[in-house]
Amino acid sequence: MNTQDFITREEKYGAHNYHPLPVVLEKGKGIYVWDVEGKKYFDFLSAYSAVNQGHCHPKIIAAMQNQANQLTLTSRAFYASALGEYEEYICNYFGYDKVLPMNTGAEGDETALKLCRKWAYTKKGIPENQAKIIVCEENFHGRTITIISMSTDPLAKKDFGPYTPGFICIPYNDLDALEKELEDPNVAGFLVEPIQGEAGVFVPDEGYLRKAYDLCKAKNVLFIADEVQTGIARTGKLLASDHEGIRPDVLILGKALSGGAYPVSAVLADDEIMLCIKPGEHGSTFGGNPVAAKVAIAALEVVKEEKLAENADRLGKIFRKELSDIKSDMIGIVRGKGLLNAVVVTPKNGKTAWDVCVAMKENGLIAKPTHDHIIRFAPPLVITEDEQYEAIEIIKKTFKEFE
Ligand code: IF1
Repeated sequence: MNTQDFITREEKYGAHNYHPLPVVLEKGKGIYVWDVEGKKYFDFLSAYSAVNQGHCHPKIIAAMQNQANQLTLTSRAFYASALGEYEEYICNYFGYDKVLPMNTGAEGDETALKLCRKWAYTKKGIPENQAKIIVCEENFHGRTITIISMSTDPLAKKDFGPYTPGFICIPYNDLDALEKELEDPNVAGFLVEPIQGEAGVFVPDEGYLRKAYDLCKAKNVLFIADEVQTGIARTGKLLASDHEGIRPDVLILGKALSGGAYPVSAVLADDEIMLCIKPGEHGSTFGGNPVAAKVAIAALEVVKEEKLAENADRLGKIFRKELSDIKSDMIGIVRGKGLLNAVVVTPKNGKTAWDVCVAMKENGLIAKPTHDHIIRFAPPLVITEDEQYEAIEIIKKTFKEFE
């Protein structure tokens, strides 16, 4: 079977809810992936920042294999020795009293929303069914009905109604709008991405998160950070919230919490909030299973042992400088933090960001366009300076081909 045969089979039997770049991958190691024809690529998507620790990290895979041979799933009907070990580890790691383990990012967000509402009624004293949560335009928090109810993207939303009520949507990076909506005493939470990923790696003004946090505190509103994409060293700090020295009341993690080995997500909060949810009120068959627990501990250890945040910070600065220096009339703004970066592409002679990504693939680097005119660059954080310069050469060469 060649590349086209694999693509044809996926098209035939898989739902058409994605439009992938025409490359069929079958192997990964560190910062590289290989396609079915043996061609090697720099992976500059990292499974949307899930593979921060690099593909098939030996320590994470070993933890997974060991636990898979021992016990994979008990459900939460019983205690499991691996779960408590993980809970203690992750709570100390991020500095929270409690964790609620789930599997996907969307489930993490759903959990945070439910937790916020429960807190609103049982602690803040908001009348039943009146709680509101403020969200931002252009947000991306996942694909469930409630989450798309908060979305402003017609593609994510249209024809999936009716929608879940209870959300107020304000422009991102707009403190005045936040302050105004916070006047409503029925507001229980503010859910925000520290950097908007899907919107095209939109970095808010310096001080925005800090000020937003302070405004929430003043009104007894929970500050809920969706760090599913920005967390776990991606932006050059352990959490993107750390750039502004804030500690979210509710923290949502996913993706790189497993290094991409397994679906693991988590919601962290202190007792005052987390203990609002009582037995039977929320859960998941697979959430916190023994394999997930061991994989997540290993994945978080790797982040510290290999100083991935420091590396992302240092190499991110080089990356943005080098890309800004490329002389191409297709390259607009280069923006990002750490190794979560994006380039705004100006179409030329009918050639778009998609065509640039296809050409980069031919040249040995894979990345994905978002919103037609933006290319996101997010390599695994284990990339070295030399490797990154090699990758930058490929990007430069590709843009030259369009001159
Ligand atoms: C897809 C984007 C990235 C997320 C934040 C929750 C979730 C995500 C901040 C849900 C997921 C994904 C999923 C992926 C595309 C992707 C994405 F382009 F849409 F924005 F990463 F850049 N919060 N992000 O970014 O997590 O339930 O998927 O585990 O294919 O839809 P999930």
